[in-house]
Amino acid sequence: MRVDVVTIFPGMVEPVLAQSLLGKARERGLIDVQVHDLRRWADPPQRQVDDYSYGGGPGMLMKPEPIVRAVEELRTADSWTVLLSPQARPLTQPGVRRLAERPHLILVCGRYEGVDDRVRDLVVDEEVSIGDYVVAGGEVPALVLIEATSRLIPGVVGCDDSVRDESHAAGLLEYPQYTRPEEFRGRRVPATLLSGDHGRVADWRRAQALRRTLDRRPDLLSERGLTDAQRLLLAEFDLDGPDTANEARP
Ligand code: JDQ
Repeated sequence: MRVDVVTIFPGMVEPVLAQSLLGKARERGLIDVQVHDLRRWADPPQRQVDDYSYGGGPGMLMKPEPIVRAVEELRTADSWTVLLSPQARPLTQPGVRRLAERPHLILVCGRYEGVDDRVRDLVVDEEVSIGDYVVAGGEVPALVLIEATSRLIPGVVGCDDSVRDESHAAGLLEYPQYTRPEEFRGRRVPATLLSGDHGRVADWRRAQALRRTLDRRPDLLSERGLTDAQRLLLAEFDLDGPDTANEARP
């Protein structure tokens, strides 16, 4: 997978890409990410990338020429150009999977109040938001997109199973997880997880995932409500009431 990032702040993006999972994936040649300073395509001597908004209003906009030139130079027949923006449907895991299938992404990061709208018509294939809130520019959203897509590429995440497991439980929140010690500040790891009974552990986890989803993200569940089997599973682990873990303790 190849990714080209176009930004006026390459220094904000580059060091993050050199760390952790992404840094290693780049070293191992699993992904090829290059960060480009948009000013390279801006007219000298000023190399201005912003300008006032026609019609008035506060703040500046990104001028169209540098961005359009950058994309036209970087793109090939198999490129997919993405504009990071708050004006799109928020990215979901299926959206991430679709983007991860592209052999070449060009990520355009705006700043100020956004980009001249002609950039969208001329060179953008898809606009992507990372959520319904506004950050100061496209750089952090681009990093989110790179991290989310690259971890789906075979070999990028150390143990491939953790990625597969997420799609298994698709549509549900994750069950609670614990590591050593067995008791911490008076709180014990749930006995089922120490039992060695793998079938029972799997049932407990499914029940916990279901309970969590009901409490925190009921919007993820079917409007038809729980199936009989799901109701039975919750009852089996005494989870057929709301989660009280975050309520004040007596
Ligand atoms: C840019 C801004 C006022 C945009 C400039 C470029 N999900 C998501 N949130 N915010 C963004 C994406 C995002 C992406 C690119 C951006 C925000 N801004 C700031 C300020 C109006 C619109």
